[in-house]
Amino acid sequence: MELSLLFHLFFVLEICFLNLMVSSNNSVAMKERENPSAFPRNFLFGTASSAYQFEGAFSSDGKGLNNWDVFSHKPGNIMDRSNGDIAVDHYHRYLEDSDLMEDMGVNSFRFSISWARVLPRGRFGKVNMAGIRHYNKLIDSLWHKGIQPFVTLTHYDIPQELEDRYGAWLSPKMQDDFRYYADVCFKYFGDRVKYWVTFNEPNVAVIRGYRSGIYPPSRCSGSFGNCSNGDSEREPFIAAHNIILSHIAAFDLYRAKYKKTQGGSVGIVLNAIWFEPISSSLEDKLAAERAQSFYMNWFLDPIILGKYPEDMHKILGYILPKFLEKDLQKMKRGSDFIGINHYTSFYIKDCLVSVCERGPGNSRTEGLILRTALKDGNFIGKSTAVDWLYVYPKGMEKIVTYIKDRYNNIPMFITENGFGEMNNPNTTIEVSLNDVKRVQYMCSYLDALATAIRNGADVRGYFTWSLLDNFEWISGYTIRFGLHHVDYRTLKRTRKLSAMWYKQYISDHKARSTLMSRNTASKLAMELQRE
Ligand code: GBH
Repeated sequence: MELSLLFHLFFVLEICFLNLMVSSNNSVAMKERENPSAFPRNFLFGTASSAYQFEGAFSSDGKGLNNWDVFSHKPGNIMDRSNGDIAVDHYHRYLEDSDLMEDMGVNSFRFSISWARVLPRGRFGKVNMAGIRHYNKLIDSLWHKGIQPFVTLTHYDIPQELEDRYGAWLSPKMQDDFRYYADVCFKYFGDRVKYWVTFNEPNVAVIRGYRSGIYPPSRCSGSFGNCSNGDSEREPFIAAHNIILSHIAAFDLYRAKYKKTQGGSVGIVLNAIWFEPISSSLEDKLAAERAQSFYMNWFLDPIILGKYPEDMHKILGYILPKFLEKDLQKMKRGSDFIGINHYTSFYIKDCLVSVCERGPGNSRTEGLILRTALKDGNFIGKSTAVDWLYVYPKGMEKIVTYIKDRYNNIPMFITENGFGEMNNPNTTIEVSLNDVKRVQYMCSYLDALATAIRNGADVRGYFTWSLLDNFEWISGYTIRFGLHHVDYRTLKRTRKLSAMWYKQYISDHKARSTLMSRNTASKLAMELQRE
């Protein structure tokens, strides 16, 4: 089996590396003194994961229940009736998993801490020392292998206690809970963790939790979804507001109490879709901008620029919560870096001036736009087994450049990028392992990222989603995103072609970086001699 994979590796290396050479070597002579790898020398190349999707051990060693434990156990919420009780048992197999990473040659691992494992009852109970010990062991095992931990505090999961007490993010009290939790993590792990992410994709958590209601706490109203409670037109903005303030609270705490001694940085991760105007009309261009405002800038503008986007103000009016003077003081540049989870792109059509059919985005509180993958009968990029994922590599270059321009070239990390395939019961493991499409996806997206970096974007790392196949939220185990295949009966991990390819890609980058330093050094020596 491995042999045939090797053969395929040969084949894909040809497509991908040729690609890389053509784009970076257009004028070989001029570029000789530049870094032959587009990525900076200390660039982080990693894989990503999250606690609920990976760990399992949902009630082991004193862990409290969280919102996803409760949600996934309610019939009808998860497509294949599964849950994360065992997931891929990363809680017990973290050593084996760090071996897989070491073998790939990655220098960083993005994972999240389970809030309810560390604080089973939030700030209303004790710190669970068994949970602390677990993450200490994980962090140490990574460092032993030269792998830098890149740690998210909240990847959708929060202690159920906080949900029950005050409806989670609808309450401003969550700011105190989050600050308390962040403090515990900084204190116990901050000597060895230098990259902190407060929230993973709060835009998705809020949209799906409080507008369409398909994620916990399952709140929505009217035509937005099918829920017993909620207000799709207001609650997303309240929840978002409290999350933004919670991020600021943790960022400020780190700055005041830990930054000096620990020297790390704190950022936030947003899901970032590239929105391409469907036509060159001014209305559609403005609509694409509005789509960003209502999806990503909604969070990033307040945190980095100190205010909500102008077009949100205009359209939402009093619905948009206001920041207090004391908050505003902490708000400009309230993040050391931005994490970008980028997978896909969509076309955007204006529905403010023009008349639209009903569809995604076309309501006042979504910004009056229409989001579609189709233009004149053609998809924006190749469609995939995942309904929201279209392959449009150019979108990577565009979104990174957009963020660079809007936020004054703040340091960025691509915290997720990846390709999902259907876990069809008839697919043999051989077919899963030979994931040529994933390789092509990664290769083309990395190439587009390299172009953005060459044009000046300050991108410092790339994490592929994901190290292993895992629990894909409401899709359960029906979709595989891993660079390693997981047999869900035995939990055996097997590397796919993409893992072998990524290993090659990283080692090639390393070789080019050292080649660069040697070349430049000898060139310099020659020039000096001539003078
Ligand atoms: C990421 O989510 C997650 O961080 C990760 O846990 C997950 O496993 C991975 O990607 C793969 O799915 O309905 O308006 O929010 C990103 C997944 C991207 C799904 C955007 C929903 C549609 C827009 N999401 N998407 S919206």
